[in-house]
Amino acid sequence: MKDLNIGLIGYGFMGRAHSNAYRQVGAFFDLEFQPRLACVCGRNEKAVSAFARQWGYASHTADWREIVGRKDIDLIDICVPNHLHAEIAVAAARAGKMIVCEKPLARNVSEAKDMVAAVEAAAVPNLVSFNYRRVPAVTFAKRLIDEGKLGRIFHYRANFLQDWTISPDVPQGGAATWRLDVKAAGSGVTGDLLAHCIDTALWHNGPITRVNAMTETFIKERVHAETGEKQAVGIDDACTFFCRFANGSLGNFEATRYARGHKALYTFEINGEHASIRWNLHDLHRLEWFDHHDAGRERGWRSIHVTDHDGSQPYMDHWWVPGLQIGYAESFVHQAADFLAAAAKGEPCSPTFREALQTQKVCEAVLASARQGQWVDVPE
Ligand code: SOE
Repeated sequence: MKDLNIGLIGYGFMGRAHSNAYRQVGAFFDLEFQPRLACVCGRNEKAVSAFARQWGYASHTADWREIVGRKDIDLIDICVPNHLHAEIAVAAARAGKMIVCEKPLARNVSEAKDMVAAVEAAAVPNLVSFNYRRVPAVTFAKRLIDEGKLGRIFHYRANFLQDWTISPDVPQGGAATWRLDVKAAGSGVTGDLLAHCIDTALWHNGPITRVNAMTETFIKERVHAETGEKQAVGIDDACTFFCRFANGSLGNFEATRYARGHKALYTFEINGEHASIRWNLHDLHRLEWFDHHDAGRERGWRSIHVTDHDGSQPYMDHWWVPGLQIGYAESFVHQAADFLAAAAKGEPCSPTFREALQTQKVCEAVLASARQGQWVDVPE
């Protein structure tokens, strides 16, 4: 085993999810690289030092350039708001670091392209953290699609529903609510939530060629947490789009933060010639499956509990015993395991920055379509 020194930049919700993954991964997966929590970076000295203590980081700093410049750091993990992704990733690539970047890759396609160019010029291992791909049932769905079990695919539909911004008193900007500030986030639910759905859809069902979208900003002005001033809201609060995939299937996507009663409900359903599958994040171990090949009198939706240990269902043989569950946190452990295993072999790990650029292009086309009120082609 070789120690791999992690430099984490940003220590909010995602910083915790990634730190937890680095702490767990070596215990559950047999890896050549053993992550070592070397340094965490954040602007608030008191808070970042408390985080370092609590999570076991050997050092901390308030300056991301320091962490990127440190010779002993092997991997830079970017968990800061979206507007900082590009500058940090480009610097980290030039410094020859492996890079894991939180989703979405960037605020827009232009920043994302610079990031792709930088990691490819430096030939450093790179990954964008679209963690839901690595929920075992979601990975299992990909396996079934690739085996041709669904046959020709007709429909792909996905939703990501939340309700945490309905109150006009929720501010925009600042550490807790930067996702509502267009300067920091780039967009609203399109980049934050639909990007997850689009990443999984591109992986499951191939390229999206054209989109037709509508967005809405329900609350037009919010106080900015940093200035205390009421400012216009520049993000999309809700977005719905339909699209065409290159394989001829039709897509239907929706994300909103105004679906009262839903905290984080990600669902997808895929309808094929022979079978349909559906999944939802609130019951993340189950893949629902309808197979038209079943005898007519027994035909119906099955609920597959994806926990087998015989290797036919992904990831689960690394955990407890068949039938016992894991959860959201473990999707990040799987991500770390796949990334570190691929890096040890000198192989890419999906979604790479280049693959995530395609998701960014779909997001940008969606926003353009909503603005223009017409179909928009997604560039290759
Ligand atoms: C937003 O509330 C959010 O935290 C997203 O930023 C995450 O990517 C998603 O997984 C859960 O919701």
